[in-house]
Amino acid sequence: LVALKGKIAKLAKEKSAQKADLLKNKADVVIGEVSVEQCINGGRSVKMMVTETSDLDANTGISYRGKSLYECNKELPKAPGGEVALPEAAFWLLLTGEVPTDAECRAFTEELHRRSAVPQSVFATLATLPKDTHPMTQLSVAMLAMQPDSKFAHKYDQGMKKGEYWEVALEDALDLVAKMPVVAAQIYRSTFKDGKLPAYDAKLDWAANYAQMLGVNSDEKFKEVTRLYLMLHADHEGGSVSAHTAHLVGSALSDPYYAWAAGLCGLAGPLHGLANQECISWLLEAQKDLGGQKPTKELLTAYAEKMVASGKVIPGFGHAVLRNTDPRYMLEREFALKNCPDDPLFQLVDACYQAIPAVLEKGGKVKNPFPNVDAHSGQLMHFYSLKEQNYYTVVFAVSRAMGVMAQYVWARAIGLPIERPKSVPLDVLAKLANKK
Ligand code: NMX
Ligand code: MLT
Repeated sequence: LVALKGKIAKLAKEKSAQKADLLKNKADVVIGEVSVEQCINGGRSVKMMVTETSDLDANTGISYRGKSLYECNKELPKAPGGEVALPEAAFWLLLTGEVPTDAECRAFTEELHRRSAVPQSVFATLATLPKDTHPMTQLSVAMLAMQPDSKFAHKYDQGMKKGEYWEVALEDALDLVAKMPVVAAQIYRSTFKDGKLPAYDAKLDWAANYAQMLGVNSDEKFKEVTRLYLMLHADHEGGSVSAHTAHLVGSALSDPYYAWAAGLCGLAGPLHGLANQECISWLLEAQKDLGGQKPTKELLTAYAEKMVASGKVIPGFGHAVLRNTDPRYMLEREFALKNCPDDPLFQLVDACYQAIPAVLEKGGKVKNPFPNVDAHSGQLMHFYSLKEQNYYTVVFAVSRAMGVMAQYVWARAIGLPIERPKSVPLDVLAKLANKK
Protein backbone atom coordinates (compact mmCIF):
# COMPACT_ATOMS: atom_id res chain seq x y z
CA LEU A 1 0.00 0.00 0.00
CA VAL A 2 2.87 2.36 0.82
CA ALA A 3 4.38 1.71 -2.61
CA LEU A 4 1.02 2.24 -4.32
CA LYS A 5 0.41 5.52 -2.49
CA GLY A 6 3.95 6.66 -3.23
CA LYS A 7 3.50 6.07 -6.96
CA ILE A 8 0.15 7.87 -7.07
CA ALA A 9 1.52 10.77 -4.98
CA LYS A 10 4.49 11.19 -7.34
CA LEU A 11 2.36 11.14 -10.48
CA ALA A 12 -0.29 13.36 -8.89
CA LYS A 13 2.37 15.99 -8.22
CA GLU A 14 3.38 15.98 -11.88
CA LYS A 15 -0.21 16.02 -13.10
CA SER A 16 -1.25 18.77 -10.70
CA ALA A 17 1.64 20.89 -11.97
CA GLN A 18 0.52 20.15 -15.54
CA LYS A 19 -3.04 21.18 -14.68
CA ALA A 20 -1.84 24.38 -13.00
CA ASP A 21 0.33 25.21 -16.00
CA LEU A 22 -2.55 24.65 -18.43
CA LEU A 23 -4.82 26.87 -16.35
CA LYS A 24 -2.18 29.57 -15.99
CA ASN A 25 -0.88 29.69 -19.54
CA LYS A 26 -3.52 28.19 -21.82
CA ALA A 27 -6.80 28.75 -20.03
CA ASP A 28 -8.34 30.74 -22.93
CA VAL A 29 -7.27 28.45 -25.77
CA VAL A 30 -10.37 27.11 -27.55
CA ILE A 31 -10.06 23.34 -28.13
CA GLY A 32 -13.36 22.79 -29.94
CA GLU A 33 -16.76 24.14 -30.76
CA VAL A 34 -20.20 22.76 -29.96
CA SER A 35 -22.68 22.40 -32.78
CA VAL A 36 -26.43 22.46 -32.43
CA GLU A 37 -26.39 18.76 -33.32
CA GLN A 38 -23.95 17.94 -30.51
CA CYS A 39 -25.95 19.97 -28.02
CA ILE A 40 -29.13 18.04 -28.87
CA ASN A 41 -27.60 14.63 -29.43
CA GLY A 42 -25.82 13.89 -26.19
CA GLY A 43 -22.61 15.89 -26.52
CA ARG A 44 -20.81 13.31 -28.70
CA SER A 45 -17.13 14.20 -29.11
CA VAL A 46 -17.41 17.41 -27.10
CA LYS A 47 -14.24 17.50 -25.05
CA MET A 48 -15.43 18.86 -21.73
CA MET A 49 -13.98 16.70 -18.97
CA VAL A 50 -10.64 15.31 -17.84
CA THR A 51 -10.12 11.58 -17.19
CA GLU A 52 -6.58 10.46 -16.43
CA THR A 53 -6.95 6.69 -16.36
CA SER A 54 -7.81 5.79 -19.95
CA ASP A 55 -8.49 7.26 -23.37
CA LEU A 56 -10.75 6.07 -26.17
CA ASP A 57 -9.83 6.24 -29.83
CA ALA A 58 -12.79 5.78 -32.17
CA ASN A 59 -10.87 3.31 -34.34
CA THR A 60 -8.41 1.55 -32.08
CA GLY A 61 -10.55 1.47 -28.94
CA ILE A 62 -9.64 2.00 -25.33
CA SER A 63 -6.13 2.33 -23.96
CA TYR A 64 -5.34 2.10 -20.27
CA ARG A 65 -2.73 4.77 -19.52
CA GLY A 66 -1.60 4.72 -23.14
CA LYS A 67 -1.54 0.92 -23.48
CA SER A 68 -3.94 -0.80 -25.86
CA LEU A 69 -5.84 -3.81 -24.55
CA TYR A 70 -3.61 -6.09 -26.61
CA GLU A 71 -0.56 -4.52 -24.99
CA CYS A 72 -2.15 -4.79 -21.55
CA ASN A 73 -2.98 -8.43 -22.13
CA LYS A 74 0.62 -9.08 -23.13
CA GLU A 75 2.50 -6.95 -20.63
CA LEU A 76 0.52 -7.16 -17.40
CA PRO A 77 1.27 -9.93 -14.86
CA LYS A 78 -0.57 -13.22 -15.22
CA ALA A 79 -1.76 -15.88 -12.79
CA PRO A 80 0.59 -18.89 -12.47
CA GLY A 81 -0.05 -20.96 -15.59
CA GLY A 82 -2.46 -18.32 -16.93
CA GLU A 83 -2.22 -16.62 -20.32
CA VAL A 84 -4.39 -13.56 -19.85
CA ALA A 85 -3.59 -10.45 -17.84
CA LEU A 86 -4.82 -10.15 -14.28
CA PRO A 87 -7.52 -7.50 -13.85
CA GLU A 88 -6.02 -6.23 -10.60
CA ALA A 89 -2.82 -5.58 -12.56
CA ALA A 90 -4.92 -3.39 -14.87
CA PHE A 91 -6.33 -1.64 -11.78
CA TRP A 92 -2.78 -0.92 -10.59
CA LEU A 93 -1.93 0.43 -14.05
CA LEU A 94 -5.02 2.67 -14.06
CA LEU A 95 -4.15 3.97 -10.59
CA THR A 96 -0.42 4.50 -11.01
CA GLY A 97 0.30 4.75 -14.73
CA GLU A 98 2.77 1.87 -14.36
CA VAL A 99 2.74 -1.83 -15.20
CA PRO A 100 3.18 -3.60 -11.85
CA THR A 101 5.92 -6.14 -11.35
CA ASP A 102 4.81 -9.68 -10.47
CA ALA A 103 5.71 -9.00 -6.83
CA GLU A 104 3.79 -5.71 -6.77
CA CYS A 105 0.80 -7.41 -8.33
CA ARG A 106 0.88 -10.26 -5.81
CA ALA A 107 1.06 -7.81 -2.92
CA PHE A 108 -1.82 -5.83 -4.44
CA THR A 109 -3.97 -8.96 -4.73
CA GLU A 110 -3.24 -9.66 -1.04
CA GLU A 111 -4.18 -6.08 -0.15
CA LEU A 112 -7.54 -6.57 -1.86
CA HIS A 113 -8.08 -9.88 -0.07
CA ARG A 114 -7.40 -8.17 3.28
CA ARG A 115 -10.14 -5.64 2.55
CA SER A 116 -12.76 -8.07 1.27
CA ALA A 117 -14.92 -8.62 4.37
CA VAL A 118 -18.47 -7.39 3.78
CA PRO A 119 -20.47 -6.19 6.81
CA GLN A 120 -23.34 -8.49 7.74
CA SER A 121 -25.69 -5.50 7.54
CA VAL A 122 -25.16 -5.40 3.77
CA PHE A 123 -26.35 -8.99 3.34
CA ALA A 124 -29.21 -8.29 5.75
CA THR A 125 -30.26 -5.32 3.61
CA LEU A 126 -30.14 -7.45 0.46
CA ALA A 127 -32.20 -10.12 2.18
CA THR A 128 -35.07 -7.64 2.62
CA LEU A 129 -35.45 -7.24 -1.15
CA PRO A 130 -37.92 -9.39 -3.11
CA LYS A 131 -36.03 -12.36 -4.58
CA ASP A 132 -36.88 -11.29 -8.13
CA THR A 133 -35.26 -7.85 -7.70
CA HIS A 134 -32.96 -7.34 -10.67
CA PRO A 135 -29.34 -8.18 -9.71
CA MET A 136 -28.22 -4.69 -10.80
CA THR A 137 -30.74 -3.12 -8.42
CA GLN A 138 -29.41 -5.37 -5.68
CA LEU A 139 -25.85 -4.36 -6.45
CA SER A 140 -26.61 -0.65 -6.33
CA VAL A 141 -28.54 -1.11 -3.07
CA ALA A 142 -25.53 -3.03 -1.67
CA MET A 143 -23.23 -0.08 -2.50
CA LEU A 144 -25.53 2.24 -0.57
CA ALA A 145 -25.69 -0.26 2.28
CA MET A 146 -21.87 -0.12 2.46
CA GLN A 147 -21.80 3.68 2.33
CA PRO A 148 -21.96 4.17 6.12
CA ASP A 149 -18.43 2.70 6.23
CA SER A 150 -17.04 5.28 3.83
CA LYS A 151 -13.74 6.57 5.18
CA PHE A 152 -14.02 9.54 2.82
CA ALA A 153 -17.39 10.58 4.25
CA HIS A 154 -16.15 10.20 7.85
CA LYS A 155 -12.97 12.15 7.26
CA TYR A 156 -14.85 14.84 5.37
CA ASP A 157 -17.16 15.26 8.37
CA GLN A 158 -14.09 15.71 10.54
CA GLY A 159 -12.88 18.52 8.28
CA MET A 160 -10.17 16.84 6.19
CA LYS A 161 -7.99 19.09 4.05
CA LYS A 162 -8.32 19.10 0.24
CA GLY A 163 -4.81 17.70 -0.13
CA GLU A 164 -5.87 14.59 1.78
CA TYR A 165 -8.90 13.79 -0.39
CA TRP A 166 -7.26 11.41 -2.82
CA GLU A 167 -5.55 9.28 -0.20
CA VAL A 168 -8.75 8.71 1.73
CA ALA A 169 -10.66 8.20 -1.54
CA LEU A 170 -8.08 5.51 -2.38
CA GLU A 171 -8.91 3.72 0.89
CA ASP A 172 -12.59 3.60 -0.11
CA ALA A 173 -11.74 2.68 -3.69
CA LEU A 174 -9.67 -0.33 -2.59
CA ASP A 175 -12.28 -1.40 -0.04
CA LEU A 176 -15.06 -1.14 -2.62
CA VAL A 177 -13.21 -3.06 -5.33
CA ALA A 178 -12.14 -5.72 -2.80
CA LYS A 179 -15.73 -6.25 -1.64
CA MET A 180 -17.38 -6.19 -5.08
CA PRO A 181 -16.79 -9.89 -5.90
CA VAL A 182 -18.15 -11.03 -2.53
CA VAL A 183 -21.30 -8.92 -2.81
CA ALA A 184 -21.77 -9.83 -6.47
CA ALA A 185 -21.30 -13.56 -5.85
CA GLN A 186 -23.70 -13.48 -2.90
CA ILE A 187 -26.31 -11.76 -5.10
CA TYR A 188 -25.86 -14.55 -7.65
CA ARG A 189 -26.07 -17.34 -5.07
CA SER A 190 -29.13 -15.84 -3.34
CA THR A 191 -31.02 -14.97 -6.50
CA PHE A 192 -30.38 -18.10 -8.54
CA LYS A 193 -28.97 -20.83 -6.27
CA ASP A 194 -29.26 -22.00 -2.67
CA GLY A 195 -28.01 -18.75 -1.12
CA LYS A 196 -24.82 -20.39 0.21
CA LEU A 197 -21.62 -18.64 -0.82
CA PRO A 198 -18.65 -20.93 -1.57
CA ALA A 199 -15.68 -20.20 0.71
CA TYR A 200 -13.51 -17.18 -0.03
CA ASP A 201 -10.10 -18.36 -1.20
CA ALA A 202 -7.38 -15.79 -0.60
CA LYS A 203 -4.83 -18.04 -2.30
CA LEU A 204 -6.47 -17.24 -5.62
CA ASP A 205 -6.23 -14.00 -7.56
CA TRP A 206 -9.10 -11.47 -7.35
CA ALA A 207 -10.94 -12.67 -10.47
CA ALA A 208 -10.38 -16.41 -9.97
CA ASN A 209 -11.75 -16.15 -6.45
CA TYR A 210 -14.85 -14.37 -7.82
CA ALA A 211 -15.29 -17.10 -10.43
CA GLN A 212 -14.96 -19.74 -7.71
CA MET A 213 -17.48 -18.00 -5.43
CA LEU A 214 -20.05 -18.00 -8.22
CA GLY A 215 -19.90 -21.77 -7.86
CA VAL A 216 -20.99 -22.65 -11.39
CA ASN A 217 -17.86 -24.23 -12.79
CA SER A 218 -14.59 -25.39 -11.25
CA ASP A 219 -12.86 -25.51 -14.67
CA GLU A 220 -9.59 -23.51 -14.65
CA LYS A 221 -10.69 -22.05 -17.99
CA PHE A 222 -13.69 -20.43 -16.32
CA LYS A 223 -11.27 -18.68 -13.96
CA GLU A 224 -9.19 -17.66 -16.96
CA VAL A 225 -12.13 -16.29 -18.94
CA THR A 226 -13.29 -14.37 -15.86
CA ARG A 227 -9.83 -12.79 -15.61
CA LEU A 228 -10.01 -11.80 -19.26
CA TYR A 229 -13.54 -10.44 -18.94
CA LEU A 230 -12.70 -8.39 -15.86
CA MET A 231 -9.49 -7.05 -17.40
CA LEU A 232 -11.23 -6.00 -20.62
CA HIS A 233 -14.17 -4.19 -19.00
CA ALA A 234 -12.17 -2.31 -16.38
CA ASP A 235 -12.30 1.15 -17.92
CA HIS A 236 -13.65 2.97 -20.99
CA GLU A 237 -12.65 6.60 -20.37
CA GLY A 238 -14.90 9.11 -18.65
CA GLY A 239 -17.75 9.78 -21.05
CA SER A 240 -19.75 6.55 -20.83
CA VAL A 241 -23.04 6.79 -18.96
CA SER A 242 -21.84 4.95 -15.84
CA ALA A 243 -18.39 6.55 -15.62
CA HIS A 244 -19.74 10.00 -16.31
CA THR A 245 -22.51 9.56 -13.74
CA ALA A 246 -20.05 8.44 -11.09
CA HIS A 247 -17.71 11.29 -11.99
CA LEU A 248 -20.50 13.84 -11.75
CA VAL A 249 -21.75 12.53 -8.41
CA GLY A 250 -18.17 12.34 -7.10
CA SER A 251 -17.58 15.94 -8.16
CA ALA A 252 -20.07 16.99 -5.46
CA LEU A 253 -17.71 15.17 -3.05
CA SER A 254 -20.29 12.49 -2.51
CA ASP A 255 -18.14 9.55 -1.42
CA PRO A 256 -17.07 6.64 -3.69
CA TYR A 257 -19.95 4.40 -2.55
CA TYR A 258 -22.55 7.02 -3.47
CA ALA A 259 -20.78 7.67 -6.76
CA TRP A 260 -20.64 4.01 -7.79
CA ALA A 261 -24.21 3.28 -6.62
CA ALA A 262 -25.31 6.04 -9.03
CA GLY A 263 -22.99 4.84 -11.79
CA LEU A 264 -24.43 1.33 -11.49
CA CYS A 265 -27.92 2.70 -12.12
CA GLY A 266 -26.61 4.03 -15.43
CA LEU A 267 -24.82 0.79 -16.24
CA ALA A 268 -28.17 -0.96 -15.79
CA GLY A 269 -29.57 0.74 -18.90
CA PRO A 270 -30.18 -1.41 -22.02
CA LEU A 271 -28.23 0.94 -24.29
CA HIS A 272 -25.23 0.67 -21.95
CA GLY A 273 -24.22 -2.22 -19.65
CA LEU A 274 -27.50 -4.10 -19.84
CA ALA A 275 -26.79 -4.63 -23.55
CA ASN A 276 -24.92 -7.83 -22.61
CA GLN A 277 -28.13 -9.22 -21.07
CA GLU A 278 -30.16 -8.05 -24.08
CA CYS A 279 -27.62 -9.57 -26.38
CA ILE A 280 -27.60 -13.07 -24.92
CA SER A 281 -31.41 -13.05 -24.85
CA TRP A 282 -31.37 -12.04 -28.51
CA LEU A 283 -28.87 -14.78 -29.40
CA LEU A 284 -30.89 -17.47 -27.61
CA GLU A 285 -34.06 -16.26 -29.31
CA ALA A 286 -32.33 -16.30 -32.70
CA GLN A 287 -31.07 -19.83 -31.98
CA LYS A 288 -34.64 -20.92 -31.27
CA ASP A 289 -35.94 -19.19 -34.41
CA LEU A 290 -33.31 -20.93 -36.54
CA GLY A 291 -34.76 -24.18 -35.25
CA GLY A 292 -31.69 -26.37 -35.33
CA GLN A 293 -30.31 -25.06 -38.64
CA LYS A 294 -26.56 -24.44 -38.60
CA PRO A 295 -26.08 -20.66 -38.36
CA THR A 296 -24.62 -19.28 -41.58
CA LYS A 297 -23.85 -15.83 -42.87
CA GLU A 298 -26.80 -16.10 -45.29
CA LEU A 299 -29.30 -17.15 -42.63
CA LEU A 300 -28.18 -14.43 -40.24
CA THR A 301 -28.24 -11.80 -42.96
CA ALA A 302 -31.89 -12.59 -43.69
CA TYR A 303 -32.70 -12.75 -39.96
CA ALA A 304 -31.04 -9.40 -39.19
CA GLU A 305 -32.58 -7.71 -42.25
CA LYS A 306 -36.02 -8.67 -41.04
CA MET A 307 -35.28 -7.30 -37.60
CA VAL A 308 -33.90 -4.01 -38.84
CA ALA A 309 -36.85 -3.62 -41.22
CA SER A 310 -39.20 -3.95 -38.25
CA GLY A 311 -37.36 -1.04 -36.58
CA LYS A 312 -35.68 -3.12 -33.87
CA VAL A 313 -32.19 -2.50 -32.51
CA ILE A 314 -29.75 -5.40 -32.75
CA PRO A 315 -28.06 -5.55 -29.35
CA GLY A 316 -24.28 -5.75 -29.26
CA PHE A 317 -23.79 -3.83 -32.49
CA GLY A 318 -23.02 -0.12 -32.83
CA HIS A 319 -21.41 2.21 -30.35
CA ALA A 320 -21.84 5.82 -29.30
CA VAL A 321 -18.21 6.69 -30.01
CA LEU A 322 -16.32 3.63 -31.36
CA ARG A 323 -16.24 3.45 -35.16
CA ASN A 324 -14.67 0.03 -35.60
CA THR A 325 -14.95 -3.48 -34.17
CA ASP A 326 -14.40 -3.19 -30.44
CA PRO A 327 -10.97 -4.67 -29.55
CA ARG A 328 -12.60 -6.12 -26.43
CA TYR A 329 -14.83 -8.11 -28.79
CA MET A 330 -11.79 -9.28 -30.76
CA LEU A 331 -9.95 -10.45 -27.64
CA GLU A 332 -13.02 -12.37 -26.53
CA ARG A 333 -13.35 -13.82 -30.02
CA GLU A 334 -9.74 -14.99 -29.93
CA PHE A 335 -10.38 -16.67 -26.58
CA ALA A 336 -13.48 -18.41 -27.97
CA LEU A 337 -11.73 -19.54 -31.16
CA LYS A 338 -9.08 -21.14 -28.98
CA ASN A 339 -11.26 -22.59 -26.23
CA CYS A 340 -14.77 -23.21 -27.52
CA PRO A 341 -14.88 -23.05 -31.34
CA ASP A 342 -17.49 -25.82 -31.52
CA ASP A 343 -19.94 -24.24 -29.09
CA PRO A 344 -23.19 -23.77 -31.06
CA LEU A 345 -23.69 -20.36 -29.46
CA PHE A 346 -20.20 -19.29 -30.52
CA GLN A 347 -20.99 -20.40 -34.04
CA LEU A 348 -24.05 -18.19 -33.96
CA VAL A 349 -22.00 -15.27 -32.60
CA ASP A 350 -19.52 -15.93 -35.41
CA ALA A 351 -22.24 -15.92 -38.07
CA CYS A 352 -23.55 -12.62 -36.65
CA TYR A 353 -20.02 -11.23 -36.88
CA GLN A 354 -19.92 -12.22 -40.58
CA ALA A 355 -23.43 -11.01 -41.41
CA ILE A 356 -24.69 -8.11 -39.31
CA PRO A 357 -22.24 -5.27 -40.10
CA ALA A 358 -23.20 -5.40 -43.78
CA VAL A 359 -26.92 -5.40 -42.92
CA LEU A 360 -26.57 -2.37 -40.65
CA GLU A 361 -24.35 -0.61 -43.17
CA LYS A 362 -26.94 -1.15 -45.89
CA GLY A 363 -29.60 0.41 -43.64
CA GLY A 364 -27.49 3.57 -43.90
CA LYS A 365 -28.18 5.21 -40.57
CA VAL A 366 -26.00 3.37 -38.04
CA LYS A 367 -22.71 5.20 -37.54
CA ASN A 368 -20.85 2.08 -36.44
CA PRO A 369 -22.17 -1.23 -37.81
CA PHE A 370 -19.54 -3.34 -36.01
CA PRO A 371 -19.90 -5.46 -32.87
CA ASN A 372 -19.08 -4.16 -29.42
CA VAL A 373 -17.95 -6.21 -26.43
CA ASP A 374 -21.50 -7.11 -25.40
CA ALA A 375 -22.06 -9.11 -28.58
CA HIS A 376 -19.60 -11.70 -27.30
CA SER A 377 -19.23 -11.66 -23.55
CA GLY A 378 -22.51 -13.47 -22.85
CA GLN A 379 -21.57 -16.43 -25.02
CA LEU A 380 -18.40 -16.96 -22.98
CA MET A 381 -20.25 -16.85 -19.66
CA HIS A 382 -22.97 -19.12 -21.04
CA PHE A 383 -20.41 -21.64 -22.28
CA TYR A 384 -18.94 -21.96 -18.79
CA SER A 385 -22.42 -22.49 -17.26
CA LEU A 386 -23.16 -18.99 -16.00
CA LYS A 387 -26.49 -18.91 -17.77
CA GLU A 388 -28.70 -16.50 -15.84
CA GLN A 389 -28.97 -13.64 -18.29
CA ASN A 390 -30.02 -10.89 -15.94
CA TYR A 391 -26.84 -11.45 -13.94
CA TYR A 392 -24.53 -10.59 -16.84
CA THR A 393 -24.36 -6.84 -16.25
CA VAL A 394 -23.23 -7.52 -12.68
CA VAL A 395 -20.08 -9.20 -14.03
CA PHE A 396 -19.45 -6.07 -16.14
CA ALA A 397 -20.02 -3.97 -13.01
CA VAL A 398 -17.52 -5.94 -10.89
CA SER A 399 -14.92 -5.09 -13.49
CA ARG A 400 -15.91 -1.47 -14.18
CA ALA A 401 -15.70 -0.67 -10.46
CA MET A 402 -11.91 -0.62 -10.95
CA GLY A 403 -11.92 2.04 -13.66
CA VAL A 404 -14.54 4.20 -12.02
CA MET A 405 -12.77 4.02 -8.65
CA ALA A 406 -9.41 4.84 -10.24
CA GLN A 407 -11.12 7.80 -11.93
CA TYR A 408 -12.56 8.92 -8.60
CA VAL A 409 -9.15 8.84 -6.93
CA TRP A 410 -7.60 10.79 -9.78
CA ALA A 411 -10.34 13.40 -9.91
CA ARG A 412 -9.55 14.13 -6.24
CA ALA A 413 -5.77 13.84 -6.75
CA ILE A 414 -5.75 16.63 -9.32
CA GLY A 415 -8.46 18.60 -7.55
CA LEU A 416 -11.18 18.65 -10.18
CA PRO A 417 -14.08 20.89 -9.13
CA ILE A 418 -17.81 20.29 -9.08
CA GLU A 419 -19.07 19.55 -12.62
CA ARG A 420 -21.80 21.86 -13.82
CA PRO A 421 -22.14 22.25 -17.62
CA LYS A 422 -24.64 24.70 -19.07
CA SER A 423 -27.98 23.58 -20.43
CA VAL A 424 -30.32 25.68 -22.57
CA PRO A 425 -33.97 25.36 -23.60
CA LEU A 426 -34.63 24.70 -27.30
CA ASP A 427 -35.85 28.32 -27.77
CA VAL A 428 -32.51 29.62 -26.56
CA LEU A 429 -30.69 27.11 -28.75
CA ALA A 430 -32.73 28.33 -31.74
CA LYS A 431 -31.81 31.94 -30.93
CA LEU A 432 -28.13 31.02 -30.66
CA ALA A 433 -28.33 29.13 -33.95
CA ASN A 434 -30.07 32.02 -35.72
CA LYS A 435 -27.37 34.47 -34.63
CA LYS A 436 -24.75 32.55 -36.67
N1 NMX B 1 -29.34 -1.99 -34.52
C1 NMX B 1 -30.27 -1.26 -35.19
N2 NMX B 1 -30.23 0.08 -35.25
C2 NMX B 1 -29.21 0.71 -34.66
C3 NMX B 1 -28.20 0.01 -33.99
C4 NMX B 1 -28.30 -1.39 -33.92
N3 NMX B 1 -27.41 -2.14 -33.26
N4 NMX B 1 -27.30 0.89 -33.49
C5 NMX B 1 -27.74 2.10 -33.84
N5 NMX B 1 -28.91 2.00 -34.54
C6 NMX B 1 -29.74 3.10 -35.04
C7 NMX B 1 -30.09 4.02 -33.88
O1 NMX B 1 -31.20 3.50 -33.15
C8 NMX B 1 -30.38 5.31 -34.61
O2 NMX B 1 -31.67 5.20 -35.19
P1 NMX B 1 -32.65 6.49 -35.27
O3 NMX B 1 -31.91 7.50 -36.07
O4 NMX B 1 -33.85 5.93 -35.96
O5 NMX B 1 -32.91 6.91 -33.86
C9 NMX B 1 -29.36 5.30 -35.72
O6 NMX B 1 -29.00 3.92 -35.91
C10 NMX B 1 -28.12 6.12 -35.45
O7 NMX B 1 -27.56 5.69 -34.23
P2 NMX B 1 -25.99 5.88 -33.94
O8 NMX B 1 -25.69 7.35 -33.99
O9 NMX B 1 -25.22 4.99 -34.82
O10 NMX B 1 -25.87 5.31 -32.48
P3 NMX B 1 -26.03 6.08 -31.09
O11 NMX B 1 -24.75 6.77 -30.78
O12 NMX B 1 -27.27 6.89 -31.03
O13 NMX B 1 -26.23 4.85 -30.09
C11 NMX B 1 -25.79 2.68 -29.23
C12 NMX B 1 -25.17 3.95 -29.79
C13 NMX B 1 -24.69 1.80 -28.67
C14 NMX B 1 -26.73 3.06 -28.07
C15 NMX B 1 -26.56 1.96 -30.37
O14 NMX B 1 -25.67 1.59 -31.39
C16 NMX B 1 -27.33 0.75 -29.87
O15 NMX B 1 -28.47 0.90 -29.39
N6 NMX B 1 -26.73 -0.49 -29.97
C17 NMX B 1 -27.33 -1.66 -29.41
C18 NMX B 1 -27.15 -1.65 -27.90
C19 NMX B 1 -25.72 -1.92 -27.53
O16 NMX B 1 -25.09 -2.82 -28.05
N7 NMX B 1 -25.16 -1.13 -26.58
C20 NMX B 1 -23.80 -1.44 -26.16
C21 NMX B 1 -23.13 -0.35 -25.46
C22 NMX B 1 -21.74 -0.81 -25.11
N8 NMX B 1 -21.58 -1.05 -23.69
O17 NMX B 1 -20.84 -1.93 -23.35
O18 NMX B 1 -22.13 -0.30 -22.85
C1 MLT C 1 -18.44 1.03 -22.02
O1 MLT C 1 -17.66 0.07 -21.92
O2 MLT C 1 -18.61 1.84 -21.10
C2 MLT C 1 -19.28 1.11 -23.24
O3 MLT C 1 -18.66 0.62 -24.37
C3 MLT C 1 -20.04 2.37 -23.42
C4 MLT C 1 -19.28 3.62 -23.75
O4 MLT C 1 -18.07 3.69 -23.74
O5 MLT C 1 -19.98 4.61 -24.05
